[in-house]
Amino acid sequence: MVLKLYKMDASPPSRAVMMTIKAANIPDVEIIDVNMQERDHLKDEYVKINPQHTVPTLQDDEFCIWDSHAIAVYLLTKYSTNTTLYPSDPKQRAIIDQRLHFDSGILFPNLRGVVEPLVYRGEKSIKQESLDKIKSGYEFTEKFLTKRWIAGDEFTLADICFLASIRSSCEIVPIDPAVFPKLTDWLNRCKELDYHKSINEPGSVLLGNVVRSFLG
Ligand SMILES: N[C@@H](CCC(=O)N[C@@H](CS)C(=O)NCC(=O)O)C(=O)O
Repeated sequence: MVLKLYKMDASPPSRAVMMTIKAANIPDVEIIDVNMQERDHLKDEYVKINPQHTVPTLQDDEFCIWDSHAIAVYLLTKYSTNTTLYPSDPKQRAIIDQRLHFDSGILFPNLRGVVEPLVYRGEKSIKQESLDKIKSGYEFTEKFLTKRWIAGDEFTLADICFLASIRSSCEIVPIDPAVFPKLTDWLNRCKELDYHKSINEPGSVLLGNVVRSFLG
């Protein structure tokens, strides 16, 4: 087996997959940086493996898959013996899947909605509406946190994906502990993780710096 992960450090979904690889102890993944400033993701050889030209993308010999959530589930079900990150119980799995779709459909697009107008469309400020959407993602997450972790009593893949999106969003909309006490506690617990410290924290700061460099 030859596993190759195409990623970019500033990209929250890329970091979610990199953290999954660490959390699940998946060995021997060749990591390849995609330089979007150099438009690597639009080059023929990349579009051939991922016509949607997003990062991350995983290549497993001839098989290619993209979208961080699909990649993480594939890696966990095919290569990991750690069953707590994505358990097989249908109800537990359904809750995790709901959270993953929430990340895919709400948390990450809200963040992308701030970054894209600045980086790709020359805007110099962030619209209030975009900031409000990020805050609304925090409000829902605060409600999801009825237990210790995002999908219940156990730390799962849902925590990893939310961690990548929410820590990155904090660079733009900081979390007020008085308004979001459960979210604050959850984030502080996650900040203790080694792979958060080595992968997610620096990548989030990098993304924040990119955003700030485009503000007028
Ligand atoms: N839902 C996707 C989102 C991936 C995504 O939009 N990645 C951004 C970088 S953070 C990207 O590749 N943008 C370049 C493009 O869409 O051409 C995932 O979870 O992987």
